[in-house]
Amino acid sequence: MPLIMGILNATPDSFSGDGLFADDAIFEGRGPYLDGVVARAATLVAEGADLLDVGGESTRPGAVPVSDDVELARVIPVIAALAARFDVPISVDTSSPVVMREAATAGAALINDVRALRRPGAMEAAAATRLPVCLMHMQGDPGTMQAYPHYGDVVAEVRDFLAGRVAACGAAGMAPELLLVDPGFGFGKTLAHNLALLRALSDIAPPGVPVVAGLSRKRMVGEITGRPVASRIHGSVALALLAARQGAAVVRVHDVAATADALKILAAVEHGSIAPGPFDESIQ
Ligand code: 8Y7
Repeated sequence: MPLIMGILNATPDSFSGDGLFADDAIFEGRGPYLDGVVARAATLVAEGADLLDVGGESTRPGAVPVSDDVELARVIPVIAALAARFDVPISVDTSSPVVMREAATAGAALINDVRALRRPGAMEAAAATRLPVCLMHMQGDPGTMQAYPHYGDVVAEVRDFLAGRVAACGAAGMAPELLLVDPGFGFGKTLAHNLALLRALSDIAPPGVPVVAGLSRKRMVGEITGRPVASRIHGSVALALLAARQGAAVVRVHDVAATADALKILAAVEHGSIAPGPFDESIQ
């Protein structure tokens, strides 16, 4: 079964509605702010998160990039606090070389870059940390990516892009076993593109490279179910299960408890494995 990456947004404008803070003035890495993040992280870990992904730059459609200083102020205190308190690896969702280096020093265990190390200096910075890196496909940039997503053959193009980034990382001296790839659901893709990529997920990565899938609460769930962000949990869990069936190594989700239950069901059906846990005999 895939590992569950729980999403911990440290952005005021996160699209999925769980951005923990309304105002950058309180992003000072102390007091109630940090207590709130730690409490949310503790919940995600208790619910079954195997990793926590901390991001300080919203990449939702139309989002504007933030400065390194803002991103650092948002994520570094959070990463330091979480790395000190929890056993699960902390992932930093960033494209910034400065943030990569500082996050590694603060205790991050994984770099999750939606731009696949294409920012100037990002490849060198990531290589210097010696941390694992998730390389994600995106067409365009968050500001404009949903304006006109276009592909000849979306599966072939995403596959070629990911193979190219894996090769570029190898050429930069990064160990192949440190790399993961992600087709980037919703990042410059229509519903039809997303569905084609999900159907092809088991064949999207270079041989042996693990796949990360982020489908949670995304627009495609809304397009299929007709539901707003706050009501996309069921559709999101269904997509996480389908990604698991296609061999995803990591699913990136907001709703950890629900996803964990669904994956336990899938594991029991597929492998007969039943995780020991409390069972209430009164439950029929
Ligand atoms: C993804 C992601 C986002 C994803 C990976 C959202 C940071 C938008 N989506 N990282 N990040 N994969 N690896 O819906 O699909 O959470 S942000």
